[in-house]
Formats: sequence, structure tokens, C-alpha cells
Amino acid sequence: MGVVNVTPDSFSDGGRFLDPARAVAHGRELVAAGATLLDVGGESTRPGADPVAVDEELRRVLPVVEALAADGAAPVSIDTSKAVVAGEALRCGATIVNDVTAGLADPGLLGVVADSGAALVVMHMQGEPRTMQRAPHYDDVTREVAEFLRARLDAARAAGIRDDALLADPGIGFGKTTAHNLELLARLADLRATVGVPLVVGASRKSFLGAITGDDLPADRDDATLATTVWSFTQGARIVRVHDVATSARVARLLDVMSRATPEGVAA
Ligand code: PMM
Repeated sequence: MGVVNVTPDSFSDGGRFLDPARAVAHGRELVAAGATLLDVGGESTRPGADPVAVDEELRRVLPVVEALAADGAAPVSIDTSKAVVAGEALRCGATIVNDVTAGLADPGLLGVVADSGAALVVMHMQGEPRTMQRAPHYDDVTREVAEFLRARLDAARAAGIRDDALLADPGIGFGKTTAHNLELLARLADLRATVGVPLVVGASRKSFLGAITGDDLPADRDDATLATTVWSFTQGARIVRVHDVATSARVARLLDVMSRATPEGVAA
């Protein structure tokens, strides 16, 4: 899943693709680099970010969703917590809603997804972006994230979303310390087994990687991100959400071939 942030303030690429034409061109580059999904977002969720008004979010994302969906080269996901934005983006051709609040921020969102037959990513976050990194606390981060995701998946099913249209995401960096992020990654296979739907992992360029490697700039964290791609896929994740698609897509192909290798050659 390639990231297309149409925002002035995202942590790694804020302001680079605020112009719709540039965002569309970037999405097309990500597909050429091997993305099989595109995630378009118009509201930054970085720690401390301010909320964006619905009109502004619509103005940012709709032309980009419409153009990329019309290309038909990769399904388009809309990264939003607002039911109106989700609904309009689905009308413009998006087929997946990626909600970092798992349907909690806007009570109408799950119904909009259900009515359209779209897929839904429910993500775990402790707190809200403005304050989530102040003092995150868990007794057992993996258990608590799994319980939250299971409850939100049940809410999605109760709203009428099909089971095979559901995905879950532990929300790396969302109300979590470096230790919490590392433990979630270490126990990803357990999380996958407990949650019971395909997992999305978004570790790309996040600050916990810099805390380990010493890379202060997000754009210098792509090799660290690649390590999380390999780890996530081998631990059972289905999708990784990344900024640098080319390296993760190449590695994903290689992992797929290796996983199918037999003494007679690579199984179909
Ligand atoms: N991370 C960001 C935004 N949206 N969605 C999901 N499902 N998972 C994530 O980890 C996630 C997300 C923040 O990263 P960005 O500012 O580079 O988009």
C-alpha cells in the first residue's frame, strides 16, 4: 500500500503533494514502483497535528481519488475518519476506507462503508493525534490492542460490513512508545491469530525506527522500514503501508517466491 498524503503537515512528506496534480503523479509513480494499493489521505495524523475541516479535506482528496481510481491501476483507499469524506471518496471510486479511529470518531462511518460494500481497515490508537504521544500506557500492549481491534471488528460486522471486507492494523506509532511499537511487531503473529482478519502494518519512516538507527530524518529511514516490511510479511501481515514502495514491492515479490520454493522449483 503506497502512501499518497495530500497534506501540508504529514511527518515525512507534508507539503510535497498538496497540489492535486502532484499527488496524482506521485500515486502513479507508486503504482509504477509496484504498489498494488494506494492510500490517499487529506488529514495528517502525526503526533500534535490539528484537525482539518471537512470541506478542506474533501477539497484535498476528491480530485486525487477520482483520478487515481479512474486509472484502474490499483484499488484506492481513503485514509479518513469522517463519514462524509469516506462516502464522497467511495462515490469517486475508492473501494477501501482506512480509518485510524476504527469508526469511533464519527458514528456514521461504519454505516457508510456497509452501504457501499467497500472494505474497511480498523486501526488501533490510544488517545487522539493531538495528545497521543504524551504518556502512552498499557499493562500488556499486544493484548489490549488485540481486544480493541476485535471489539471494533465486531462493531463493523454489526453495522453490516462483510467479514471478508475487514482488515485490522495495530497502529504503530499511534499512542505508543518505542518499546510498545517493538513489542507489537515482535508479537505480530500472535496478534494475527487473535484478531482473525488480514493485518495491515504501517511502520514506514516512523520515529521509533530513528530511535534505534539514529536516523533523525524520516526520509533516511527507508532501509529500517524495509526491515519492518520483511519482518511483517514473514510474521503473517498481508499489507504494509509504505512511502518508499519500490524496495518493499521488490522484497515482497522475493519473499513470495521463496515461500513457494520446492525441490521441484517454485510452486504456482
Ligand atoms: N499511519 C499514518 C497514517 N495512516 N493508516 C494505517 N492504517 N496505519 C498506519 O500506520 C497509518 C495510517 C501516519 O503516517 P503518514 O503521516 O506518513 O501517512
